[in-house]
Amino acid sequence: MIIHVSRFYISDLSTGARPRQVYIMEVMMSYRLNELGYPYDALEPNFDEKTMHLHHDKHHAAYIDKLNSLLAENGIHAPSSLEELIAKIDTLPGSDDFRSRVRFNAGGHYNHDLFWRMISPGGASTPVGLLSDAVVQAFGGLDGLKKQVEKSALSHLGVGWTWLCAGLEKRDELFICSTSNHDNPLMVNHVQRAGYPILLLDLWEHAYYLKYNNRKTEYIEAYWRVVNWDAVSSRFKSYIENR
Ligand code: MN3
Repeated sequence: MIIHVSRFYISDLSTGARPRQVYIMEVMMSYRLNELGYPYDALEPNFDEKTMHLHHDKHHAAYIDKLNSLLAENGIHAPSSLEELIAKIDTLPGSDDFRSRVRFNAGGHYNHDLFWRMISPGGASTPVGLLSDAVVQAFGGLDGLKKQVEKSALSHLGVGWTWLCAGLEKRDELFICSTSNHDNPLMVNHVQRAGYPILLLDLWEHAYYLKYNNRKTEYIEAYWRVVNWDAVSSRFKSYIENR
C-alpha cells in the first residue's frame, strides 16, 4: 500500500484571511509480488533454487517496486487488473519517458507472474484438450511448436521473451513471436502482431546464467521439462471459452 499526500492552499477571498493549507491523503492501490506457489527447489535440477530465488525475490520484485513508485509519484491510480493498466499504457498522462518506464516495469511484473504459473511442478508433459488440437493445427504437433519457439528465441537479439500466443480475432489460432525487453503481445502498439499470451520463455540472462552460463540451448531444453502443460492448456481453454 502506498500513501500519497497532496498539499493544497485554500483562500477565502471574502475575509482576506491567510490561505489555509489542506493536506489530502489518498491510499493508492499498489501491485504485490505473489508467492511463487511452490518450493524454490521444486524445479531442480532443471531450474536451480538459487536462480529461482534471485529471479523471483529480486528481479521480479524490483519491477513491482519500480512500477508502484512510478505510478505513485505521478499520482496515477493503478487499476486492480494489470491487463487493464497495460491496455491503457499509451494514454497515461505524462512524458513518453514515463510511459516507457511504466510499460517496462508493468511488463516485467505481468510476464514474470505468468511465467511462474506456466512453469510449475507436476502437470501434463504435453498439451491437453483444446490446446492439443490447436497445437496440431498450427504446428503439426508439440515438436513443431518447440522448434518454432527455439528458432524464435535463439534468433532474438538482446533481452526479451518468446511467446506462444492465441489470436485476438480467431482465438483458437496459435502463433509464436518474440518481443524485446518486457514487451508482451498485449501491448498492441509495440508488437508486430498482438495476441493473447498463453506460454512464455524468459530470454533474459538472469533467467539462466548462474546455471547454464551462455548455453542458452541447454536452458531452453530444461525449460521444456518444467512447463506445466495442464496450466498452459487450462489458460488456453479459459481464453477460448470466455468470449
Ligand atoms: Mn526474468
